[in-house]
Amino acid sequence: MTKKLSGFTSKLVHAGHRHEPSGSVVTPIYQTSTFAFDSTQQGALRFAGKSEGYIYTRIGNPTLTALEECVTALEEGAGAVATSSGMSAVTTAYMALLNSGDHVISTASVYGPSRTLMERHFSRFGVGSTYLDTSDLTQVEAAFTKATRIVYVETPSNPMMQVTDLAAIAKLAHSHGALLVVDSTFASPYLQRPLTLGADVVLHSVTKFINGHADVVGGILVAHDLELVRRLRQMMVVTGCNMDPHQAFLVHRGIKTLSLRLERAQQNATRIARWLESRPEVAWVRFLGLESHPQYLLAAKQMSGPGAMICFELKGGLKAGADLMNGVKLAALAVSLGGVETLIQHPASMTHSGVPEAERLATGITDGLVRYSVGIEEADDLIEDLRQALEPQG
Ligand code: LCS
Repeated sequence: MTKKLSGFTSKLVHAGHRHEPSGSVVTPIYQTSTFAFDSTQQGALRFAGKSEGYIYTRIGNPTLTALEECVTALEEGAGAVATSSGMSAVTTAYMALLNSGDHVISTASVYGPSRTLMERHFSRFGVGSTYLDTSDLTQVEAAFTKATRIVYVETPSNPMMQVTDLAAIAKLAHSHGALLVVDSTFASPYLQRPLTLGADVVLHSVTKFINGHADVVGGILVAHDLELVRRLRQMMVVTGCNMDPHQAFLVHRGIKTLSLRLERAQQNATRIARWLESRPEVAWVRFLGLESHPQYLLAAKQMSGPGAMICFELKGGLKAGADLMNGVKLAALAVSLGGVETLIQHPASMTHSGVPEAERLATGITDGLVRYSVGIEEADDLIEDLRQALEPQG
């Protein structure tokens, strides 16, 4: 029985689950490395791609298929490939879509390792790259070379919440014969669906909002046509960066509440961002729901909500930021984001420490920058936690 699913939250709860002979309402964990064939003939047909069915868990597994079908439905794509981590999704995209001699244009303020992987490692295999402000289409237009094969955009970007106009950059990339790949981790499919705006591939670190419970590391890629899905899957299979069935089960469980979690977290974030903006200790706040964000209008057009990530800097710079991070008691001092629990971290010495200082400062990641991932706790408790850390004597 195929369920008719039009609403996003109905898809979250039901998409991907197939009828199980036992009546199980969730897809079980198929904890197996391999699948027996009825005959040599059947095995040969499966290997030749001429018959449906599973072969080996690195290639595919029903628990993974359920999650992949769910995220395909959410992103409105042709198919998805789950991977062992967000970084393996990034690696799979680069490996599947680039050859030696090709060139990439990418958002300067991407998640640090996505840039390090390209500039330090893909460069060893002859891939060139230009990192720039992808929200400035004039800069993007000027950076195309005959060799440009992909435009790789992270929007909103980590941690500066810089927004790139996806519909416009998709047109630009296609007019130069390049594909648009979007890391949409900070938005999740609840707030933004890049494939519907013209992107060719969207990827996520499912470690973040999609799983949402800080208990799994994983990634996923979704493509807008079947040929791209096939290329991505082939690369995932030969590089062996498959997701494990137990990981997939947990992510498929976590995703069911994505819209509920994010609604609550972004309500909290909106209150907290406004409160931070009103504090005398705070130099500036970056949050997509504040009119002071330079791309407030673009975010409102392209996304259905501001998300739950806040960046800010205290007037006291690095020392004041460190005191705050050491002083909070409810928020955990930890990297990662997008979970039900609130996390605080210091990008310059943590997530973006691998990016050379000059590049880091050029993208706005100053030494005093604090990143705050808002969870689903009571907003009053989170505000009180920040207040007591800002006013240690108070
Ligand atoms: N893309 C983005 C936008 C990310 O924020 C991360 C991880 C990744 C890709 C990689 O995903 P992973 O392999 O960790 O699943 N971001 C992290 C962060 O900001 N703090 O810790 C990890």
